[in-house]
Amino acid sequence: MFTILLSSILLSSGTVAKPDTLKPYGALPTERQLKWQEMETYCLIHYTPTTFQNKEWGYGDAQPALFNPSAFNANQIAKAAADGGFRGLISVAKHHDGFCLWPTKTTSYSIASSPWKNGKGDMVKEFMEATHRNGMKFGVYLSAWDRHDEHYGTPAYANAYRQQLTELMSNYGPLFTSWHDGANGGDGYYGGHEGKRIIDRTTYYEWHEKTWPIVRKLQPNAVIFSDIGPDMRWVGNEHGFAAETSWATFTPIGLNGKVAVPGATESHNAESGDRNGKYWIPAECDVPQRPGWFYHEEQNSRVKTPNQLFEIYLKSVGRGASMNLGLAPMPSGTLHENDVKSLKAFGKKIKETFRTNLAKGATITASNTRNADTKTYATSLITDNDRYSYWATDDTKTSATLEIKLKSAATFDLIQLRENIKLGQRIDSVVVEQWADNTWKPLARATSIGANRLIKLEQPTTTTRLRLHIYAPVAITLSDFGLFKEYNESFAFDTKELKKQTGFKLQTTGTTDKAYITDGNPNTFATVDDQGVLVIETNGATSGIGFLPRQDKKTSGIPTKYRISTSVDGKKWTSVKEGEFSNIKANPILQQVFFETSNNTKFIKFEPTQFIEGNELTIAELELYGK
Ligand code: FUL
Repeated sequence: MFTILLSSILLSSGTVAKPDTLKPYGALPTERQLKWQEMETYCLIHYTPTTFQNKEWGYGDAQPALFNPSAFNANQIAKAAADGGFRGLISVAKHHDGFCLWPTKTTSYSIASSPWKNGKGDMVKEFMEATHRNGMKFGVYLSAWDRHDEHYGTPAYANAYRQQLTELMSNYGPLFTSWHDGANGGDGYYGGHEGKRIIDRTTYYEWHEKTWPIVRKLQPNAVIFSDIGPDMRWVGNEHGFAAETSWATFTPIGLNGKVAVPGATESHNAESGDRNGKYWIPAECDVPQRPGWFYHEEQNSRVKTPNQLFEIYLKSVGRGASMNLGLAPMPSGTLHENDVKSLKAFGKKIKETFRTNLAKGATITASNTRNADTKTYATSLITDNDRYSYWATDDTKTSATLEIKLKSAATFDLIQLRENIKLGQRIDSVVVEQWADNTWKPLARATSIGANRLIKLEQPTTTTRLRLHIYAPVAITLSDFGLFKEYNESFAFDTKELKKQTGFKLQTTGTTDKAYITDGNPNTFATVDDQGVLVIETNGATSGIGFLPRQDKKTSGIPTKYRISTSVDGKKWTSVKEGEFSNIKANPILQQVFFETSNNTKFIKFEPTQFIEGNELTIAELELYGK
């Protein structure tokens, strides 16, 4: 506010302007949120004993001896992120398996009990140093759910969790974020015993009363992430997409009228936020670079390409959110070459795409400009590269038109709009027209501008003149307008694809729309009511199956645990694998399971043993892998 007043009083010409009366609108970002919003992209590293178990969620049963990377190199990982243009790195200091990557005083289930560096190492510290060395900001993720701790579910663990948070907030330099996920409570290996611990999520962690105050006190500049904020909210999916209309303001709704806490909210508008929401809680889009958050060798060919990452960038950063990309080092302790290659090419793509703003130097004429005589809010500020300087209208003008005459004809396929969010999220919508064939033609439209809005055109267009019609409930402000052309370069991985088996048969009866299981269309699914058991007659040697859950965002019939059995004759069965589809609810991707079969194995049985909800298996696609 102070800077706004100052800039309106001291003008370059030396004249004194009328005192500024432009009032901010609605909920406003805090200083720490502004700094976070400027970062736009950062990465999240999942690397714990779970990596060595080839799982997505560790069960809490891994022996610390397993954690023994042969070539851990934090710098290789941090450099790859920096080459991708990312501005921060978050270390998963403890995932759900409970293993701490720093020598905590709270438990012996940590790096101190591992053979790595003879138990003298501190991986969180190594990540922090490498992050800083590569010019990025550092943050930590501390899972509240702990599938190992014997006291999980009692106040003793909640206190230990806060002690762990205190250690992380105290000893790892300035942090830009403290990241808290909402997955907690359930099966585990608590204190060395299999069991289930259910907690009351609304009260157990005392987030507001005791836990988050630790972050505020020790790291006042760190933004706190969870599914409900308080500083940025989970976008509600793990594809990395915010809704096309995504407001930075949001009103989290707690269960039964209680204060909202992570993992316990009424269904809410996480993807879109709430227009005029009570708080400034923009979305963060978290998405793994590979299908899963942890490294799985069989996913080497499914690393997201630069174009896929660019689409995520447009649908996260380009919708006022941030992009948090999951990196998964291999057991050896470095990123696979495919991941490194894709990050680098993505970094280049972003740099080249946004290198030249084709609107720079344009003549912009507004239907109305606030304090026009003083030039305080001149339209030239829209193309000056400063995300906080802006053009504004009088208070009475809640719709306005800007005509933009480019220096010369430009070809572009991306339009960028930005508001100065220090004044709140003001703009409701924008309509863009272009001058073509001697008339104004509609080109694009957008709602919810906020910190950054990128509109991707179906195809490039060429013009010399554009017109923007802008609508808001209060005086309009616009900080930036840009025109860009997406940069493209050919890209390929050297990959070994899995051999898919064709011609296998589904023996299961009692299945609705059985054909959907093998129709290659992820958007159709079948329901298996034979107690959910799928029997497959193979067509040759088999090494594993791929199970794609339904993709319609519903969870009925999605298994969280399974058993696989094989048979030579379809009568006598041998159980060959049992396991869990961890994280399938938040991230319903293709689940691949590999197992041993003998040469004369002819039948495979897939039995779900636990569901998210319902008791009839639903399945979108089934794949069988050859040997
Ligand atoms: C989720 C976890 O359950 C996933 O394993 C992963 O860590 C993701 C970033 O957050 O809540």
